[in-house]
Amino acid sequence: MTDKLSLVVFPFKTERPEVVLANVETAASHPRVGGVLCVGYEEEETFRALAEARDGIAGRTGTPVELMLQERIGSKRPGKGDGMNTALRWFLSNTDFERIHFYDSDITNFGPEWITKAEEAADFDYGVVRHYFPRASTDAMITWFITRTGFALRFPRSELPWIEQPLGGELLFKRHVVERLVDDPRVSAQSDWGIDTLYTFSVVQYCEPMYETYIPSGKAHALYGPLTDLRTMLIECFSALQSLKDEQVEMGCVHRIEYPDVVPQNIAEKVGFDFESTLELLPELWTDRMVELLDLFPAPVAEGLAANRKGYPIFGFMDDVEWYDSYLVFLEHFVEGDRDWEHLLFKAWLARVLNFTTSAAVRGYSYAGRYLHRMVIEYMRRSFLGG
Ligand code: GDX
Ligand code: MN
Repeated sequence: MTDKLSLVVFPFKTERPEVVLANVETAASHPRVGGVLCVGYEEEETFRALAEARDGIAGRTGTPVELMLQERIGSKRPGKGDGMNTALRWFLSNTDFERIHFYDSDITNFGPEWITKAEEAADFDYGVVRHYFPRASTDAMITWFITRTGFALRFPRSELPWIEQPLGGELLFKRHVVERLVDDPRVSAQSDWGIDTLYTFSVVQYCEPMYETYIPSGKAHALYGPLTDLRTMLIECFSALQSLKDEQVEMGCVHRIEYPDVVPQNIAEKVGFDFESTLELLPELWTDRMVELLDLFPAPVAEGLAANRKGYPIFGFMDDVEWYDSYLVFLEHFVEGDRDWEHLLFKAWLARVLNFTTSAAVRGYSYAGRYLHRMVIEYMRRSFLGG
């Protein structure tokens, strides 16, 4: 294999500049990397820090470091999707590299092995390499209850529900895959947090051979407080999935998953979100129309959610079975941009997360992991058998 095959991209919004600069330097120092591209949302502090530091990094490493603002490409909220799609286009028009890597810019434990592992997998015939990580049992709540659930319900015969971290922002595409993504109008439109869902879905639908590489140290990055921080992401990730619900995906494309390692103690013991401030979100902000919309849901869900209006949080009803039924109602009826629907989706998901946390996550890290994997398989079975 020749060296200098790859471009590494960091999409960024506002992050700690020293973290981003260190990551850029790590990537630029890697022997396989021939260029680094940073795509910013706007000209703010992080952008200015990069503008100042990039020549120094390029001088020390011998690798060009490009910096640009994202273009307006899609039709959803201008967000990370525009940033990543801007990078795909730049890669095709301005480089001859065979491979493009993406990494979140806020990772605090990024190292050269992240690039090496993806490169080594790509040296085989995989067109797509995705990184996956050990995660705290109450982390990844959008991944499990929105994305993996939705993939299991809609595409039970495909590889989609088997992908460990379908929303991960760390991945590698070969050039022919980028060409297809850039030509795919569904992908170009997805300018918001839904981009990860669209990339994951599309490459599986194209039947590109895919490898998931394991990073044993986990991904340390900027943290959330209460789950409100995730509200926009939740809505956009669900809407992206909903937009795909009538697509078809075949069975039987190549998909390999590297065997995981022992989970580091700091991850196994980590609490994923602030429990108390999250509890407060269930009783607040109920409108009469939200209660009317509950008529579409099965009785235990409608009654359980509505009981939150009494002023204290109720979530014991939202087990895996009720969530399956609720999810189907949301897939059918949810309207993005409709505030009542968005509040209702957020509350139903909160109830599911709190139910899981207090019934499964409390039993320990390994129990929680087994529970979630089993849940997805049960969903696939039920959906496949027509339940
Ligand atoms: N250019 C650009 N434009 N970059 C952005 C934007 C944007 O509008 N919004 C966020 N970013 C950058 C951000 O600076 C970071 O480097 C990366 O994108 C991920 O954002 P972060 O806020 O750290 O996301 P978080 O909460 O860690 O999200 C994870 O899940 C997302 C998802 O579930 O959709 C992470 O794995 C993301 O890659 C993934 O998109
Ligand atoms: Mn992050």
